[in-house]
Amino acid sequence: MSTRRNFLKSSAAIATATVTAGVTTGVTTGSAASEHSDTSHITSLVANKYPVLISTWNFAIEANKPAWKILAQGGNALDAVEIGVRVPEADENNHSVGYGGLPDREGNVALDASIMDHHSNCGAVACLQGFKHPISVARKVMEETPHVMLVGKGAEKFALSQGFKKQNLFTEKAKQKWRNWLKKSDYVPEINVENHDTIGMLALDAQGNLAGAATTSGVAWKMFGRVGDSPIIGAGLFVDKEVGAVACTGLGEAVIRTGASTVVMEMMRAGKSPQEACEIATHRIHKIHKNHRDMKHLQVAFIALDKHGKHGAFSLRGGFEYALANEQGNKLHKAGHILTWS
Ligand code: SD4
Repeated sequence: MSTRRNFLKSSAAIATATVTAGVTTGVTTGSAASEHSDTSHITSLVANKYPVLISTWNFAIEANKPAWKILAQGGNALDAVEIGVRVPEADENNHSVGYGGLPDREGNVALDASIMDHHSNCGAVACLQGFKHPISVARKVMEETPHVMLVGKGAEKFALSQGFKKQNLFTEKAKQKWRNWLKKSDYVPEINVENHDTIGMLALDAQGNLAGAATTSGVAWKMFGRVGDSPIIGAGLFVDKEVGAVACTGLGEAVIRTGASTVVMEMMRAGKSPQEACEIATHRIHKIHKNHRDMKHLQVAFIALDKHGKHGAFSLRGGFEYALANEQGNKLHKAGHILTWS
């Protein structure tokens, strides 16, 4: 496992070069050129410190590493977020994402994922079983189909047709936890740092392009067929090149009920900072759920990045952390919150 010092050593030099390269690219070619047609952007690009990467929960430090490598070498945000979130998807010790994820109450490991780029292209899979990297299937949905989302058997058939290998994702550890749960079978969707690690990742690359990805096995012991917020664009993930990018984690039902990513996005569009926008959406969720049965254990959290590389993060309850990678390194931060766990 590489240390933070190694991370800095391997990426900082390239990152400095890349930022310079990004400025040059912005002046001369591609969509960046049309977006930055006068020279004043040169100062602002440098000041904004492209690239930037932000992801949810503490294990995101590891997920950020391969993603940052791509960004630091001048690669695109879409590749970065896909490669990054594949890390927890493959980690059997992460019980909320991909391989090793906790199952639904019937013992199915059913995965949700979505991905979105700066052209508003997006792809998603929901309730997909037997594939370790739902994010890569979601990307194929985006790139190879006329649709945005495939679910269940349809998603499975499509994944097979694209050459993805079906495998058993239900590890012994996850089985043991499920068997324990079956003894009481009480559904309490409590989401905190100990039991939840859904990853949302947002990136702004050296060319100033944004992308986002979200992937999860959803809340443990959910009903068979339940779909959370993570594969729903505008709920668990949203990217808009004119504004920024947003990802949510926490109880998907609360996020969907409030169209939470859209709220953050529209607040930023109206001029709020990413931090203010995350706080406004969290307060709205709090207000709407004050008398709701979900309130007792409710957790929701946001990360947001604007198109200039400014970030924000906030959660309903304490304990939410996010990892921010930029030229200064890859660091874990605690997000502000409204409530503490009682
Ligand atoms: C879901 N939002 O399926 C996901 C769960 C989650 O950290 O984020 N857990 O509701």
